[in-house]
Amino acid sequence: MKTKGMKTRVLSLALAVLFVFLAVGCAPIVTSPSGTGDKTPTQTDETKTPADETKTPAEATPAPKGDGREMVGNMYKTGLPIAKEPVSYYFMGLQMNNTRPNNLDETDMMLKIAKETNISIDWELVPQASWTEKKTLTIASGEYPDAFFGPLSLSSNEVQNLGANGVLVALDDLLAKYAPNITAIIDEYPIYESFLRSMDGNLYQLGSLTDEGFDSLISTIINKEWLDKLGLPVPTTTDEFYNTLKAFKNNDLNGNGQRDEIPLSFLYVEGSNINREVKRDHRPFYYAFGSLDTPFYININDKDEVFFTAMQDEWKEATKFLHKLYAEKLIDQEVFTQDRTLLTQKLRTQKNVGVYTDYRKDQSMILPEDHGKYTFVPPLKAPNGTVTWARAEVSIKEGAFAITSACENPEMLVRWIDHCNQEQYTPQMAFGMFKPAGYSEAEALVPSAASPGKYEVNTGLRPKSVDPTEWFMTAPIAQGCTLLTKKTLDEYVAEKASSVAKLKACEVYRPYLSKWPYNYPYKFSTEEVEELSLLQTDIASYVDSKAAEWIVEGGIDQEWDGFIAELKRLGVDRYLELYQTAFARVEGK
Ligand SMILES: [Ca+2]
Repeated sequence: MKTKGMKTRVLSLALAVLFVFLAVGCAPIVTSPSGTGDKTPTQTDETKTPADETKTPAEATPAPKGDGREMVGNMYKTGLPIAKEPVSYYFMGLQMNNTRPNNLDETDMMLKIAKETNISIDWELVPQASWTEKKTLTIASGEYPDAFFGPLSLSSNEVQNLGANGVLVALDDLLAKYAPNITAIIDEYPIYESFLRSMDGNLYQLGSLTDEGFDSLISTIINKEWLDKLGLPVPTTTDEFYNTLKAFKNNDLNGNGQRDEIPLSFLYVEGSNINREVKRDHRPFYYAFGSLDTPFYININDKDEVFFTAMQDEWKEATKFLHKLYAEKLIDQEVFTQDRTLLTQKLRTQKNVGVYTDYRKDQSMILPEDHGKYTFVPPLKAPNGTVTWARAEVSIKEGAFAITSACENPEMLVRWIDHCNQEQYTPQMAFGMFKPAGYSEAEALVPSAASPGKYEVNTGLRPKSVDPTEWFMTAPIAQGCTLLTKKTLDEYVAEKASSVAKLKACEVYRPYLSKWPYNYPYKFSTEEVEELSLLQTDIASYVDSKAAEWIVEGGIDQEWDGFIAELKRLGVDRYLELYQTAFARVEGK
């Protein structure tokens, strides 16, 4: 039965990847934008340079003086307001949270910014379900918005295509001239730039960045109460781990009179984005054999070599170990099919799980009353002596802000987005506007009683009568193009309980982290992305299902040579080469 469920998961994974490929592979039909006056369409001009793109008609003509500050057209080069005469721009983007009202222009923070800048924004935010279609039609029509706005509104590859076709405006010169706040943050986070910059050398987009100091994204969590009942310590090696699971299996540790204990549970495949976060899967048991496995089976070792995980001896040994556990029913027999809801139910209702994986222990799948009953398992020492854990990179969401050729004065929007990203504004944009103590009309940051001088999110003050989906936000929160650094966060925001819980998990693994993050921002060309998508779909699906088969039925030794041969047939050498090239490109090697 596992095979059927497994195939369904793998198929949906494959379809998700394929969908991305199709969306990306659909080349934009570029036509001259209408309604943009005498602006020269730049789409077909192959010889333009980034500098040409930033030279707008306004800059060519000396502007009239306003209040004494230097001006470019209707724009003051510094200070507030940004526009002398009020102006309005049309933004379009993916609505990040479908449950919140589409009312950014009514949030207190955006009203304040509109008043300060003399720039008002007309937002069209489109829910996830219809965003891709809306975006494709918009791009095909040539009737671009002035800017795309909101994390993941555009993929990096779309940015690359649209930038190369002249639909998006190159931002480097504009940022250097008009965005001191953003420029300073970009300088602080080199990875931000290497992730977002296009292959042609231009930066056509901004992403949102949140650095909460999380440097790993998964942890192994064990029932300490069960260990204490058995008089066992937290396991430190793979052998001890195996023996602990055996002891969990053979005792009625939840005391319900039934042998229903599940020694180890996890989610074999979680989510559809195989390139990003690992939170609740079985990877820690690969780390326990020295294999820094990933959902796309690529990682970088400490010698700076990009490698394919599922061809290593360590990977093979880990798979064998998981088979031993599965065969002895030490692993939840539903790991291939269950979702987070089912695992949460086991942890909260049946309370029959001994070990599980999650990105944090408290404020997560277990009940608050059980926080103290569980503890972390530090990285297990591998049979060969290795102790390692996969490092993770800060959260950067691409495609959060990109100005199009339809925009009359891109410098105006660059000053506007920089204003939104001044130090005191970034925590407010990300979590809610600063409000006085006791404020409970909408999501906001209120003074923290526990950390005087700092603010905390007032979610706890929401009146019981108000549904969370109807509780308005004071700021864009997840919808913004906000670059929030750890330094700013620490200065203004009292640590959220959820972040404290996450940081506790990170602390356990920090001494053992790999040199490179498993979610390294590899940079591919448009052609490479298309080739990679096809290879990745085949290769990741094949390894996912073979590994599942070996965990359940065993037989990896007998089938290993055939497996390697099939990987070669599927193009694993080329797949690896694409990642190696993309890594060398970012590292400038
Ligand atoms: Ca029991």
